Amino acid sequence: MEQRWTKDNLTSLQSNILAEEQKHPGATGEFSWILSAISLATKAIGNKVRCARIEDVIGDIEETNVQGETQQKLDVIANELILRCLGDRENIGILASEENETPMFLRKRADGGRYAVLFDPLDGSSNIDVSVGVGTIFSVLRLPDGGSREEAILQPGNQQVAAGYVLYGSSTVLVLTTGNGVDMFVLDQSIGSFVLVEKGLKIPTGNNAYSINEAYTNQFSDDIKSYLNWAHENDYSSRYIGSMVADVHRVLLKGGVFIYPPTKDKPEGKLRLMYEANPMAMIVEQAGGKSTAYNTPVLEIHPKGLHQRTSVILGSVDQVDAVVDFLS
Ligand code: P6P
Repeated sequence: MEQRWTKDNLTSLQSNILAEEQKHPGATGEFSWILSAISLATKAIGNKVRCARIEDVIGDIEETNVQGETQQKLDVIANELILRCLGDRENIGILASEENETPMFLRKRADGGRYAVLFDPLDGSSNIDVSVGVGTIFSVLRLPDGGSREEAILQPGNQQVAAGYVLYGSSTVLVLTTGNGVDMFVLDQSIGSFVLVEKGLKIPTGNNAYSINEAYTNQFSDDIKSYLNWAHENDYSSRYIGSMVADVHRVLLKGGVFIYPPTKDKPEGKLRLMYEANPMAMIVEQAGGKSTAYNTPVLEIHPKGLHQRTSVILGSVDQVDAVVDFLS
């Protein structure tokens, strides 16, 4: 683990991204332009989440999103904040959100729209009313020259050029990868900046802990049930928050494995490939971990649709392999 942030080397998100870009002669500063918009939007979302009980933003709006899920007020607010902050970045051609059935086609590649940003504006939002950590997840793709604009974003996760999340928890933490390892920032409210706290983060091994919703055990396949029985007999601990960003963040920092397997109700899995599984898989693998969708590496899945769902097994290599060993 490289340099930790200390008081005498205050490094902000922007300066860290610019320093990273210096390492790539061809870099054009485009990332910092996109990531600064994400930084601005997530600071604003964090403020709204922290005021949830004070301002009238908790609860649902009696409408459902494309997923058929009841939209929380903060889902809509978070979505609008991101669309507003990213929408005027002239190097973004397409924005795609969990909350919107179809992508927003902002500008053609020929007009400078070279990137797509896909995001879940507020994942786990049903937990907001009980003050459990929720998060924003984002994925950045470079748009191809040719092809239809509808298909332009249907790229496998190994094509992502950046991925990250912001966890609105006891602190507001931004975890980011641009393909050269994983860096972690914490929002210092006193200066309003995300400051670097960990560079080159590596996911630990040796932590026998799994994260799965065991309420669905009767819906799991026999091989997942066999893994769970084995884990119970081998002194594993279990932690499950029910908010993907919080569960994955704990696995990233402490090690272990996060599992959302196929169930009878959702045989393809529940989590969304393009803006949940893919960005989380890139982060975990960039931190030296592993991710698979049952028996296919998450990052190799060729998406057929923006809101496609997948199963997910991701975390420390030793812990993912312990699950995979049981898969038929
Ligand atoms: P379940 C939140 O609704 C979410 O999309 C993820 O954040 C979380 O990991 C998962 O669903 C929890 O699902 O079925 O265990 O409630």
